Amino acid sequence: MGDQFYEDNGYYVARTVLPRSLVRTVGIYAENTIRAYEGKLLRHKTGLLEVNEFVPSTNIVCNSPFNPHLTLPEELSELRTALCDLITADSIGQTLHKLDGVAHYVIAQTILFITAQNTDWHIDGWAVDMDARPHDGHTLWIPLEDMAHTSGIPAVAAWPRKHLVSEESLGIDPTLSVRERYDRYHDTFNKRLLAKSPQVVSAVLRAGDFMVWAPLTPHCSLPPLDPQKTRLSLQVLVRPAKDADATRMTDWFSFLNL
Ligand SMILES: O=C(O)CCC(=O)C(=O)O
Ligand SMILES: [Fe+2]
Repeated sequence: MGDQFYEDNGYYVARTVLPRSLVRTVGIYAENTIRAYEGKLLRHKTGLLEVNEFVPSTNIVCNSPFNPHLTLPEELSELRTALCDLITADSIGQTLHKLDGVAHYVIAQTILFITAQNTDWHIDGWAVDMDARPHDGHTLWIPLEDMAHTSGIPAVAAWPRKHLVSEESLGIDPTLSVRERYDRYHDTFNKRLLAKSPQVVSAVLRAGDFMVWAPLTPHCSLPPLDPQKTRLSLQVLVRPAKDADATRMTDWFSFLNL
């Protein structure tokens, strides 16, 4: 049981799943709380504990907190709880269930983005597996404020959900480091993808909506019109629970123990 559009295209736009005012409140609270925090937090880009960095001449934090659902410190426990409540909402579980029929999911990774990311074309499967392989997870991209086409939102190229382009088929040397394999994979893969002049799909997203894409679905970030604005959003990587080492949070969701 599953959703044929998602199987064929590798993405789905979920509308009005979360309460709009709650999402916006959490977004504002997250921004204010992180901005005011003077200690170190785990950051996505470096994987290190670092203090806030700001977009030049603004007070907008640009180094995204990594796995905030687990790593925000005790002083920020209210924010941690608010984020946990949001990403484990039953309505998200029900939406994913309609896509793939799975009964329980593990949340493997989260990122709190405060600014636009300007990410080049890539697939997210690497973020958990450290290689290109088929698996049945999902990326959830949850705006915490209303987004327009000018906000620097993600865009996908439609891609059959289970369509793997293997490292082997791209001639990637398996003895290289993960970082080198990742870079070489995407250098080659992206050239092939763009040579086909793909249609690029994005969506205006309001607080309460979110976008889902599969681990093998190529996507990028569209450039923001004004990089000195916030683009508050959460990215959540989930997988069917199976036998992962995880802590049960709700009927629908567990957190992978990191
Ligand atoms: O937030 C975005 O613009 C895209 C980020 C993304 O795709 C990623 O971090 O994997
Ligand atoms: Fe991504």
